[in-house]
Amino acid sequence: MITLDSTVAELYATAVGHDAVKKILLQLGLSEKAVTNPLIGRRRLRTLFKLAGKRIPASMGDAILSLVNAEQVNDLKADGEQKKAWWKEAVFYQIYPRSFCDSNGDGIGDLRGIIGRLDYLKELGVDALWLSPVYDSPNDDNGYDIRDYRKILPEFGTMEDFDELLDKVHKKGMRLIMDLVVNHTSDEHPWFQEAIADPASKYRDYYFFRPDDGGDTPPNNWTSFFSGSAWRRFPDAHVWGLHLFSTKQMDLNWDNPAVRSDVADMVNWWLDKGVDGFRMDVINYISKEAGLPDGNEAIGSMMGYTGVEKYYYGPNLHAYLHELHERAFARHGAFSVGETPGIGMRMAQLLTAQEREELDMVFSFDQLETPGHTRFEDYRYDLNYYRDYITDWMEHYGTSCWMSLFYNNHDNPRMISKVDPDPAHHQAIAILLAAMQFTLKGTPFVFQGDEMGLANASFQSIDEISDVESKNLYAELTQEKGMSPEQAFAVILAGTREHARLPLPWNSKSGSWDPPEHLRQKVLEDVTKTYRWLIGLRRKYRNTLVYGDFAVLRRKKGVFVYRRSGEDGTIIVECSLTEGQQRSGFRPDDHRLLFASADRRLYFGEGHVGMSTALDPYEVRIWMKNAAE
Ligand code: ISL
Ligand code: CA
Repeated sequence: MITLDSTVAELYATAVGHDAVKKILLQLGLSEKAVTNPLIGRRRLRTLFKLAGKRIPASMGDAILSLVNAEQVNDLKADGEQKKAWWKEAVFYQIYPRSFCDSNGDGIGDLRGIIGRLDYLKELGVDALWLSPVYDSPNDDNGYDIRDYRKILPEFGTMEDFDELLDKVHKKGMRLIMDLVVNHTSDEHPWFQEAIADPASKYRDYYFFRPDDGGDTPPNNWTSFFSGSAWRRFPDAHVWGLHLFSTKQMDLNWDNPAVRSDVADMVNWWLDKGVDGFRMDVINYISKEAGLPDGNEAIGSMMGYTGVEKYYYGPNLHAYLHELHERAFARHGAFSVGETPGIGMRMAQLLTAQEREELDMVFSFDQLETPGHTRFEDYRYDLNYYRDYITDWMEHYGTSCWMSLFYNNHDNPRMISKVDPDPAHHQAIAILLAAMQFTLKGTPFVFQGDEMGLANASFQSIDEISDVESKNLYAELTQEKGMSPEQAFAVILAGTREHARLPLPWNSKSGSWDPPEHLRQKVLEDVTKTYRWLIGLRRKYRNTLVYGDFAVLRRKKGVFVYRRSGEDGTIIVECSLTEGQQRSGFRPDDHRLLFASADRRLYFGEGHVGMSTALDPYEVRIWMKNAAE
């Protein structure tokens, strides 16, 4: 039991304490040394809170301590046997169906468009596809608001098209996972429709309703991720309903066993069809603290969302995940990757260690912003931070856990633009990121367009942006925060999810997508070529690159050199993380150079070449010594 009389070190030794403290340090832009320093470690929490002042009041400490003490397991070793699995070897590719490929010229990507690109994906070397939602939906949040879990959205095609897609994917030796969005449904889902129409309906308890006494104050202070209160008023029914996301995405009450059974049935229905697993949308939000108590205001203002500590690691999260694993995933040997915003490494271990039978992997997001920054800020991402972040996970995540490796998805601006807005460097950065993604230890998730070197788009006005998160934020900034339209648009431009959702420029000169000049995204052919090569390398030397050990050889400002070693031999990767030139000084003489990305001159080699002693901006070199040599 951790109390205000415990020390900082004692708190940091617990799983939840460790991750919560790290999260706070990240928000404040501070390094871990701020707590690992023994002088601070010996301090009592009570004293620390006194010193920290208003930013970290004692009430915040209480909120954190109750989360910390709710988790009993603080000694998980995660050092079990490292088992082989197809999903550890696979390269995944995320398809955002609306903007992947349009087959019938209506401007909306569709299932037949995906079928038409399977050869391309196969040639790229992709092993498994993750489809963002294709279910029936009113599209308030582009399909993450589901109206019918067992139906395909007509814009995307029919169930026959889906079956054909699944069949062709399998015939090509690939796999397919779907998106499971079960923290919430659309308000147009029949469950919700019945629930709101009839207080006696059995669906009433599928959601979170609170009586509306006519006052203006919602039932608690939780805020939505898409601006404003997390409560929507239903005047005819005289109730408030909870929605953590848009006003049309109503949160499901997982404490109701009937909800859990219906979800498990639906998951089994798709697994019976033959899909190979699921990516599980905000799956760590499914268990809310009983009674839905107010969130801590200090945590709310630090994180940007009030109430989050009441549900991002809720009291029954592990139990519900384990139950779903037993009822559905385990029966089919299906794969799961949970989308888990806010979860750090120690909590991720508790969610993914194989012996716990909950999830196979998670997407944790702390690598996406440099400490002290948020998505809606215009700043330059520091790859030195990525190096330190990833090294920590490589060294401490544990042999019975397995990590996902990604830089992009449909919820974020393109990483290469964040690292460096100068297009002259985009090819080098795209290749550097790919080289790390395919040679670090974990499962790569390529987001559509990564392999084309796509960068952010130059949207010129809010009218070009349709995403609900951006639109709501823009309204909040202009109407409530007193920003001018120009200032607010600058914020949106930095962080909007729309950058990642533009139709792929398969052939920008023809087809249904004929963007105005300023939204035309450039395809970098050499990036695609390099993706193919790197994915091939990962496959060829999978005993080393997938299952082998990881060790850092050199880590200093702008430099990251690491070694993977295993049954196929050793592979050394040398990265220049900045736009300045770096002295290489690195000559692994007993290794031969396999790859170098010197500025605009790609080298895919066998044998030695004279390499310059200086690394170009963002250059990456890969060296190898085969086991037999
Ligand atoms: O909004 C966030 C805090 O910045 C995110 O972490 C958010 O919680 C996360 O991106 C959730 O995303 C997923 O669920 C959403 C959907 O809009 C996204 O597209 C999906 O990836 C609601 O279903
Ligand atoms: Ca179409």
